[in-house]
Amino acid sequence: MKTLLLLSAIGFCWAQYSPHTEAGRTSMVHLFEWRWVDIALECERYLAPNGYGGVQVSPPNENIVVTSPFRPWWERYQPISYKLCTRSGNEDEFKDMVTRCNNVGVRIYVDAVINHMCGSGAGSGTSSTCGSYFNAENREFPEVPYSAWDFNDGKCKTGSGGIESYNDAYQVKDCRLVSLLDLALEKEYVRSKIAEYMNRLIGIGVAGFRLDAAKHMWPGDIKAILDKLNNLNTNWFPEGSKPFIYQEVIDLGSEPFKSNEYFGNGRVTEFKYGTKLGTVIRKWSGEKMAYLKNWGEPWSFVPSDRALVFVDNHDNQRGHGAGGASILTFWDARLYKMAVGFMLAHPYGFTRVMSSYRWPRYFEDGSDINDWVGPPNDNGVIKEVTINPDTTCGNDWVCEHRWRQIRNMVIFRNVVDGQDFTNWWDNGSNQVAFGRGNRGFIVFNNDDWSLSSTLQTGLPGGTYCDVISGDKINGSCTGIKIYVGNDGYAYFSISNSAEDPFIAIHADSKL
Ligand code: AAO
Repeated sequence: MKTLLLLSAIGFCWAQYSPHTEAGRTSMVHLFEWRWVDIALECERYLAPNGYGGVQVSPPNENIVVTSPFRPWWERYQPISYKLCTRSGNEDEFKDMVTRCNNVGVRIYVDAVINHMCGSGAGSGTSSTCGSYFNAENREFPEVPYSAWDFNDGKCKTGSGGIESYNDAYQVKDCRLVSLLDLALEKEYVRSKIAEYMNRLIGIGVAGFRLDAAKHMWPGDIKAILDKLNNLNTNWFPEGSKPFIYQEVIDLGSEPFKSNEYFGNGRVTEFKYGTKLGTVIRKWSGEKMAYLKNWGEPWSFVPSDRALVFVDNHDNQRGHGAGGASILTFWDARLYKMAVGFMLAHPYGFTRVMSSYRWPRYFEDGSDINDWVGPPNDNGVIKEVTINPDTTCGNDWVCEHRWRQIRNMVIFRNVVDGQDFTNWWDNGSNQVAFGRGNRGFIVFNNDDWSLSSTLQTGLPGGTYCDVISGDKINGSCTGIKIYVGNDGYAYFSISNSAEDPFIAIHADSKL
């Protein structure tokens, strides 16, 4: 019995479902399109001190250079080779980043684009981030090398060679996603080239992978690749640790295949999470926060220990991918902070915080025609992430992860780690509150009238700093103070016109 327990504990800690974050660090941040040099600095100067567990980085492998439109962000989802050479930096810079981040206990997760190479109409030449030659028409990628028989052109049965219907699993997996040349992952050779790439990254010290377009790969093909992967680098991880795997499977319920087909490989992205949370916080479709009482699996989400969750991602914050108009982003900052706050306070799933850049949004027919615009740049060269005196970012980097409300909720999640979901309260409308054992408590007012209630917090008596309106600094609160009585009750008052209509207190914000 003892050995069984021990084995299952090891299984949990070391397996592909674990993000391998340091103890007490419970979230990752996606530093979308950041340069490796900036990420290394950010790990040291901000992420480690504030309890972030890891970073999802943009694809590090060589991609096509698109000039029309000029250097869109999405060019990085069109691989040309597996050389570590992109606008974010070269191989040395990548290695330096992984080492420095690991050394301060912040993990690096790589966005692995392994389903396909560049678009079929990309022509030929050396317009790639490292200058490697390719010929899309002949399916030649000599730097890998891949050639015509390494692609699914023969296997796909649609007239166009592309996915024409998402209701047919064969098309979704064997045909081209938006014309991207679809790799033949059933081939041993292709599997081994991909595994070689991923093993190189593991050797450098990355802790895991987001598998891009996982829904477009057969679960068995993914498994065959994962079976070839090495264990994590023992400079930083216990012997026998398997890379963390989270698969981009968009399953909003309407298609004939399910994300549970991928559980054997690792976690999956739960896209229903942000779609539903956005709908609730926007109060669309008759939704209200009171309904969040049973948030999680009862909302037809995947099991918590199989879920990677987020309010928005790099696709759906600009109308790509899935989720639609309900998705909340930094553009709707007030509602967004509440949504991210709710996500980080709630025990469901492993949480990913989005960190974006601003782009010149311009709407026609309801859609953003500038959805392609790449990161802040000078003539295509990505701009440095500068830091303002008030700790926000410059050069049009949004740095949501540095917003006080979001950063403090990442810390809240760490402080309440492992505690039960407790002391739920709601007013039947959009005023809700809940606790996490005796370690933390959060109250939201998303109604159009004030909240004024005395609630059971579950916390020991004392004076607590609200970490949304301010911080606890040198033994005093820069924001609102909450007095918890010895019976655990506290009085909360939140105006519906408050800058941030929610309050959060936790064990470490106690005076
Ligand atoms: C670019 C150009 C293309 C060009 C191509 C090749 O935009 O016009 O053909 O180059 O030259 C990114 C960009 C693409 C870009 C691509 C390559 O988003 O615009 O193409 O790089 O540069 C699907 C996939 C999902 C994918 C998502 C964007 O399933 O895997 O589309 N996400 C990842 C990355 C993403 C990247 C790629 C994959 C490719 O995160 O950044 O693309 O590496 C349905 C399906 C979803 C499907 C969506 C969108 O969703 O279920 O699986 O996502 O459609 O096609 C309701 C439904 C919901 C439905 C949704 C939208 O909500 O409930 O199921 O409507 O219809």
